[in-house]
Amino acid sequence: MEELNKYYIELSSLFLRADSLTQIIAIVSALGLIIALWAFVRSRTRGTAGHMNRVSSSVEDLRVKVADLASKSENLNVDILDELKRIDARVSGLEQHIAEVKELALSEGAKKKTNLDGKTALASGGLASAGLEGLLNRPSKLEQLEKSSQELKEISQDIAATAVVLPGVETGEGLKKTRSKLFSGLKGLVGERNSFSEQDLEAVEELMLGSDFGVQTSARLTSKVRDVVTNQGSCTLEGLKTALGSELKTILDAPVKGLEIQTDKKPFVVFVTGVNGVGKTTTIGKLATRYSNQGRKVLLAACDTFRAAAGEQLGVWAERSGVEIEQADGEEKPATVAFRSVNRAVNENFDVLLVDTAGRLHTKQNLMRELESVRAIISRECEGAPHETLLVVDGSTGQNALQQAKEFNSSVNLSGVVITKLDGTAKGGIVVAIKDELNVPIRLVGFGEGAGDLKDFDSEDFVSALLDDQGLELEASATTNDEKPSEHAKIRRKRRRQAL
Ligand SMILES: Nc1nc2c(ncn2[C@@H]2O[C@H](COP(=O)(O)OP(=O)(O)OP(=O)(O)O)[C@@H](O)[C@H]2O)c(=O)[nH]1
Ligand SMILES: [Mg+2]
Repeated sequence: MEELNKYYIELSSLFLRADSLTQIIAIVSALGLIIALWAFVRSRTRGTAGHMNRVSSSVEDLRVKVADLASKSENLNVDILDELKRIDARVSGLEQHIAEVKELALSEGAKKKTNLDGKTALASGGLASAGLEGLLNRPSKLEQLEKSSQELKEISQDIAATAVVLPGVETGEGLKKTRSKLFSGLKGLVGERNSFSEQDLEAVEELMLGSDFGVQTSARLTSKVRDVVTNQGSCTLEGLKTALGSELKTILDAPVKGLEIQTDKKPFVVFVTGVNGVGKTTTIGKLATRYSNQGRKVLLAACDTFRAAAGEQLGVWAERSGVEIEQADGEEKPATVAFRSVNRAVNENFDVLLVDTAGRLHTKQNLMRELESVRAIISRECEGAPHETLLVVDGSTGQNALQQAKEFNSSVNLSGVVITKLDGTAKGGIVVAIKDELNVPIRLVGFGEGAGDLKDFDSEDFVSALLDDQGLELEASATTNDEKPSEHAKIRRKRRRQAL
């Protein structure tokens, strides 16, 4: 700031001395250049602070994950325990490194403190923005920060790979957050009375919306409860569960349960699509482990050639699950990898070919065309393939997942949907909304990062787990029986109904 003031004073005096238009133009340009430079330095500083905080909180996440794995590892073999210890040591090293960088940032900040005005001296939360400015002059420390990020990614992958061998969670456990939220609301609403009346139904619908059942499905489910209330005058919590349960089963029912490999189709080809980061590669890794454990001959096609790390990530899963993989050679395109993979799967008698693709938005027409061309090559080289075209969506994104499913379904001929990350969210109702609105079967659901955390979707199991209110830690509910819906909420609901 001081330097800026100095420049400003110098420029002002120049202005006073300027006696021609050219001089004024030159001075204005110089002023513009200085402001642009200053803005650049500020933005870098802020970016670095954000980056550092992100790295730091990711390390905390890793600590939790490692502790979680360790707690599950009582009956695991020595190799895995060793692997866990190794990861644990790397996380500790990373923590220490980040603490050192933070300390340095703070001491740099302290040194500069006296020269800066109060606001910029120390950023809130103890991370010194002034110190980070100091760090900008020490490129080696910034490089180390970048390395820490890289290390963080590697450790995450190692953890995911170690989790391959851990037993998976039960559906009820995976849906715990959704169940807790839903039943906290329902029990808060019904209170001591243990019965729902006509007046409660709007709030019931709101609770369904809050668990991401979506507008259409929430209305459909609530209308079933309304039928019971109309017939009987009121409805107990058990009665509500029965009404919801039968309607949920009707919505979710599908002729095929889960992902069925048809042995008469060899290789059975599964083509996996979806937007970035939803869990495509992890799902393929989990399937590879499952089929390999069943004694099937599995080939993975690494058709995500967009990022080098994508092939490596799939490679880790291939190695851990003991299956074969076809990777891009140099700059090869996805279609070339697909061509080679299908032919190898046919010629070498593989049972299953799992095709990974790069994440893409359905709006990117060139990327959608690329996806279509990869699929066309698979069909050309192996009649009837792909036998399954799956869309993977991240369940924790709720209504966005529904939107993605709608959009992909209109441009790619999907045979099923995979919904991942249901373990970390209270938005599990999205599973029902996707099936209800698209009528595309849900094939698989993901409840975690381990191989056992991918389950074949079974509507009976899902519905009974979802409606099980035993052993839940209920939250203090915001909705009570005394609370009437706000005028605004009423208008929103009316609009929603009109939209149906
Ligand atoms: N908690 C949880 N995490 C999951 C689940 N499935 C995947 N993940 C995590 O989600 C992150 C992204 O998964 P990826 O498999 O790399 O996603 P992707 O769709 O292949 O991503 P791109 O290739 O970048 O498009 C990883 O950290 C996974 O471990 C799940 O069911 N539960
Ligand atoms: Mg991927």
